[in-house]
Amino acid sequence: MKKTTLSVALLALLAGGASADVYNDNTGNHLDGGDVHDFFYSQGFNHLDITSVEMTNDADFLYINISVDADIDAVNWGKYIVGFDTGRNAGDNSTDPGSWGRNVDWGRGITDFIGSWADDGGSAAGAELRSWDGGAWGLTDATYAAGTDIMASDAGHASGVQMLTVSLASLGLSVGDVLEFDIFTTGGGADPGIDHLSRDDYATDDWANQSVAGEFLSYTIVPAPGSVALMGLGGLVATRRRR
Ligand SMILES: [Ca+2]
Ligand SMILES: [Ca+2]
Repeated sequence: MKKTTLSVALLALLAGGASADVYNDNTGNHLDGGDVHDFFYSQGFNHLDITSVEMTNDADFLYINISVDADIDAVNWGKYIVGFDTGRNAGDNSTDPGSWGRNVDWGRGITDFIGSWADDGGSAAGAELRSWDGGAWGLTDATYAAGTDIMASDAGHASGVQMLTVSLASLGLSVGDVLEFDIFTTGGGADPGIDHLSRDDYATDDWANQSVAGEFLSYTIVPAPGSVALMGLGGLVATRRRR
């Protein structure tokens, strides 16, 4: 009886280790209660309307899947931005994190920044990872550079998913750390965030007007599924040895 209970607990650990955190976002025209202002929505910019974000991690990487309400390749000029506050320094609330120049008030300092695009070579995906060292922004890695700390995939573009992968080491994160973040969609140049994950109302009403982030979301780095399974097995072995 005891053995059966342990096996069930182990299976639960194995199953639980692989699940992603899902952050749902409001959708649609603000005139209908959605979170994209009519100025943009009426122009058919559904590829900028975030529907949800999935986040998970393994031992080495954080995986971020940003879902929007359109085929990303059909209108492929969209930019998909992630701002992190890892807490490793005070961060920076610049409208110009590493030359990206987006017109956004984060409402706080951010320590790291992913600028990603869906139009690399016409249909692929690309991204830069930048970090604040306490005094200046620097380029950590990019898909056009080493591409080992930041990766982007267009595998989900037809279903509206921009897939990003960032190494935990580059963000200075390990198991148990809490990462605070916001994600927004934008266009080129000094455009504001059209839809922020942190807000269920619209963040701006015109290309020329600065967007303002809401309260940041949080994600806790979890043990990788493999290590959880090993921990479970270790507990099982220890229990048997004590008998
Ligand atoms: Ca949205
Ligand atoms: Ca939103």
